[in-house]
Amino acid sequence: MQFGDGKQYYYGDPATIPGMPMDTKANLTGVVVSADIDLSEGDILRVGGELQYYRLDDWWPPSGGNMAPNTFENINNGQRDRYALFGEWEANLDPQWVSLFGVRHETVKMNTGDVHGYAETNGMGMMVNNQLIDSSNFNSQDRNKTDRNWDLTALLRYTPDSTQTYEFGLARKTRSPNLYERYTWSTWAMAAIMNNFVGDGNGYIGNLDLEPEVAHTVSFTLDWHSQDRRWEFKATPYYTRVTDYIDAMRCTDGASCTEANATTTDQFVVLQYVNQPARLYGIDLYGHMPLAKTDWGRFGLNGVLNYTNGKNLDTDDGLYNVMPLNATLILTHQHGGWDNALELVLAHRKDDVSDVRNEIKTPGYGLLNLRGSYSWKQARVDFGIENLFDKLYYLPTGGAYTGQGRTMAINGIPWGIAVPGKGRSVYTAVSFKF
Ligand SMILES: [Cu+2]
Repeated sequence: MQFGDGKQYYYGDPATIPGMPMDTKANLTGVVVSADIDLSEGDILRVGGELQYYRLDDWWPPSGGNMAPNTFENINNGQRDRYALFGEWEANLDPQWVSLFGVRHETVKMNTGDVHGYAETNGMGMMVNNQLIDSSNFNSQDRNKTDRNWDLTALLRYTPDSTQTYEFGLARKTRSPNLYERYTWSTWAMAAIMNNFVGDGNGYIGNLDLEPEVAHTVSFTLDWHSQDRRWEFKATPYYTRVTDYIDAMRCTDGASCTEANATTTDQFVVLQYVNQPARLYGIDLYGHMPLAKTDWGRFGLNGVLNYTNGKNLDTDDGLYNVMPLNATLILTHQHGGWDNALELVLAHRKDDVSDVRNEIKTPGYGLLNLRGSYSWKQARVDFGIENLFDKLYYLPTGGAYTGQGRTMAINGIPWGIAVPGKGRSVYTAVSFKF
């Protein structure tokens, strides 16, 4: 955690304890086998299997002060193995109807060994860290988990004529928790913030009782277009209900689970993973059309719009890291070897956030990008300017900026700084085809 000149390296008083080394070793071995079988004209069966063996060790060697004298075992001999079988059947019922059914069963086996902290103590006074309580509690519990997950998809595509297609989809998708969500064990804020894999700067504690999250989605796609697809309009609204969505709650029992941690709205906090029901809905729009054909080339317009709304049905809270309403409009120009574009990127302000995580709100923005390219038979040159007006904006899904200062202390750095997007950037590229 001590990389970069902007970060504090020595801790303690006097400040003589060097930064905190964190080591990880992971190993993934896997194989996928699949086959396509033509059953009859237009009937295709795809079947297969997948094996994955994943091992992970996470250990933090001692560096002094509270971080000594032993090695802190964050995840000791973690394992996450997946055994999957899947099949998909695509049937062209007639020229107008296509159906697709898929099923996948996956067994996920997870386990991890005993752990211990830097010291077999619980700290004292301001330095309470519960290392002994937390590790003993973790070591006394059964960590052997087996999930049996079913995924299903059903899709029906209707093409009444060559200018329109409609698609109806149903899907069930399951995700088992990862090793950090299930097996990180320390309620000490310093350890918990090292177990953040979502970029919001908070501390996270694993949960041995986590269940796989199961999402059921209904979607519909409308695709209208001219026969030659010179103009096209696509809309995909969808609704997803998630049982056992893996969200987080302010921790309730442990070294950092104080009254202040439970109520603050403008600080980093310590959270524990938890299953709660959630729902998402949204719409994706896409379209393009020709504008004009002139002596200087052809002009066209492309557009994309995305909207997602997520909600935790237990707490009424927003879901973390959801992109606000956003759109891209592109004016295109083609003439001879030239292929140019003027892009307008728009994002709405983000105020529907995950309050439990004190997620940062970001203002709306508009950016202009210029792109140009010229192609010869075998070569192509690309060039452009992104963020033409060098506008300062913040990434709605960029999380919290935690790159400077006393980063080992949960609130040793200021809360509430979103990560800025790139300033004006000029790029160029050359490519050749042989
Ligand atoms: Cu540390």
